[in-house]
Amino acid sequence: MFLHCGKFKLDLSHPKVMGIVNVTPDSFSDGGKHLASEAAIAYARRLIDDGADILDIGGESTRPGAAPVSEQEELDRVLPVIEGLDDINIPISIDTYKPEVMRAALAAGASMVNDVNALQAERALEWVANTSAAVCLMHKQGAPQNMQLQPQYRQLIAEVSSFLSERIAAAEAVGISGERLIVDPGFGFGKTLEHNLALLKNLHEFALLGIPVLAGLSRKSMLGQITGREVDERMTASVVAALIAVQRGTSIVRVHDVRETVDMLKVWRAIEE
Ligand code: 9MG
Repeated sequence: MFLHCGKFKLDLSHPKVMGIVNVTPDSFSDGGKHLASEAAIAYARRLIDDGADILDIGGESTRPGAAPVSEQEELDRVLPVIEGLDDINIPISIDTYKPEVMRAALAAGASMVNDVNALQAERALEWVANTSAAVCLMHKQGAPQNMQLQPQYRQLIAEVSSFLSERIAAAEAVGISGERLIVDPGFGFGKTLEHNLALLKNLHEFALLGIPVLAGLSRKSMLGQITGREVDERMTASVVAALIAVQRGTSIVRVHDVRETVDMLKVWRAIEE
């Protein structure tokens, strides 16, 4: 299976690693905006050296309880980073749910949209349809400000699948072909630990949608709940979670710890093929 994203055609016959570049003040804040962009660009280049197949650049945190940032602030954070990476030869994904940010980022050189809102914002579908970018459609229940308050499902896997299937149909209806789509059950987005574990255990169910699956488990609170470890001590748990995901047919893992995940995949592939 191939993923078409702009000028890139990603071969998903082996799982791919998407490296996370969060351009938020808590990540790269020290010496003002320009230095923050420089630091984020250097960090992104390090992830490429570590073996990342895709970079996911975001300017607004989607962590539970995170405050939204304005469109202008988000543009100011991500555009200099995307522009500063114009020489790289792996796809850049823009992590945003805002159509204006999608449009500007794609014009600046990104070739994928990672939308935790699954292109539900007004104009998002049409604007992405008018490009050749790939798009990741993610499931969530609620908004980052309230999604962990009381998530409830009657039939978790069926509900998440049916939402993703409806968003695939909406994307295809405006001309975004299946070769440009990825789906994601959205670990931690309006899900309890029990929900997250059930999703992980049943990840192979989402492959039945016929679209590559992306899983983002890296350093998430579910791993903290299981291990009792703080966020910056969850690397081992994250790599193991990524392994479980690829064993269940996931094509792309979204991770902070690129080097370690790439090593894990090398070991996994050595016995799988
Ligand atoms: C932006 N972001 C944070 N967590 C994520 C996840 O699990 N999947 C995707 N697609 N994006 C995420």
